[in-house]
Amino acid sequence: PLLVSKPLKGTTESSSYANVDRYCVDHPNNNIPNHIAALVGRGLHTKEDHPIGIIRSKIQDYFIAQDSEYKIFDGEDPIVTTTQCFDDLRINPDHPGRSPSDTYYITDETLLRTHTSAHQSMHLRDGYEKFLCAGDVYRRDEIDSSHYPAFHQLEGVKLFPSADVDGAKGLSKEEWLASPECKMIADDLKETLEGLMDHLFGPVEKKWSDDFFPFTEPSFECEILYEGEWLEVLGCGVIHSEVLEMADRGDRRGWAFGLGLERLAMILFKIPDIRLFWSDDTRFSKQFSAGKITTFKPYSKYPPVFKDIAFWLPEDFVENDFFEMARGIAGDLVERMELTDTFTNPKTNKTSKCYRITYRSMDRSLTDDEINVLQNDLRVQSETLGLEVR
Ligand code: FA5
Ligand code: MG
Repeated sequence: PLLVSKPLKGTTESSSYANVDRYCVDHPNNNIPNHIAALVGRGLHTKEDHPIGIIRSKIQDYFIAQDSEYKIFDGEDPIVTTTQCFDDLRINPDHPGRSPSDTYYITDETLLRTHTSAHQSMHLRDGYEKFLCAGDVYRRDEIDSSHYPAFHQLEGVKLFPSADVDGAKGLSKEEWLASPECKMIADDLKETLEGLMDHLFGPVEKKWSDDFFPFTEPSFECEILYEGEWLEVLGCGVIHSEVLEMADRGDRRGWAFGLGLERLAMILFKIPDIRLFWSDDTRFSKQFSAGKITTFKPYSKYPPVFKDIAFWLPEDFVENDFFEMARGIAGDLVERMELTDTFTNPKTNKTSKCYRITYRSMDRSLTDDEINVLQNDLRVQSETLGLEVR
């Protein structure tokens, strides 16, 4: 049993819960809490003066300038089916990314998309050969300054003319992967994305590595050097022939990529915390205007409040359930949750974990009293996950 949504108290930073009825339907496997439902439909990527919208426009400008035939989709429903999000992309039922510890399910067959790749097959089937598609995506995940349960991706797909790849017809899988046609597509993909990075950042250090996705082969990821650290900004590859066959485009070949818009925006605008994108604070929103890349000036950082919680684990402990419970109680006041200690009692063989929670508001000072109330709620609610608080 996952989280049962209920009206929240203590969530001071969040806006309305207008979407609750649509996303928190009464289904035994629904695991969408109110604080996630409240984010769906905000449409940050369509706001021309929001950093996510500004970067989305800049990326689209680059592609349209290269080839005016790219079709643009920005308004697809973030509720998709397991077929769209997984099966059409060769992501098998036992893939960990499909499990309810990682994914927000509405019913057993419908979910909040975990990536914009969920729309690839549909557009391919409808006959589109070059398209871009941006939107909000949702994942149950860890909590820190570069991970948030909702973020944005921009997907790009391009099929090549049959004539360019006809020479590779009838090859075995191994022969195809070694063919000049496959290399031509992979080279075009990398060149296109390097051009995009230069368009966005000017000269920036980039690094390609091999990656794995069930829907592309070969697959790559690209990292960018930001303040001395390599930050993964995209995944991509040559579309798997079975994905094209399932979409009735088995006669064609092409590439696809998915960019993380927050990661790019954090670098471009120097935005230090991923929670800021969802802030209604005018000290944030007033700093951005359509079409302009500007450096974010942080307003004063309020002091953090640290609280530790330690508990004995049940056998089926799911860390993301615990993280989510904290977000449900304290909303965006939770800045970070960090495992600080693990201990196994050799006699009982029971394991205990200690987490340090950093609470910090982005717009005011917190009092120890108010955080004690939240921390106490967390201790009490933890018991419902079978955790034995120490
Ligand atoms: C994907 O989601 C693939 N669908 C990308 C893809 C598309 C591959 C088409 C091949 C063809 P991945 O899970 O790596 O891949 O996510 C892509 C990008 O989203 C990452 O590089 C990162 O920039 C961003 N991202 C992933 N998780 C988070 C998160 N929790 N918070 C913010 N950004 C994230
Ligand atoms: Mg990745």
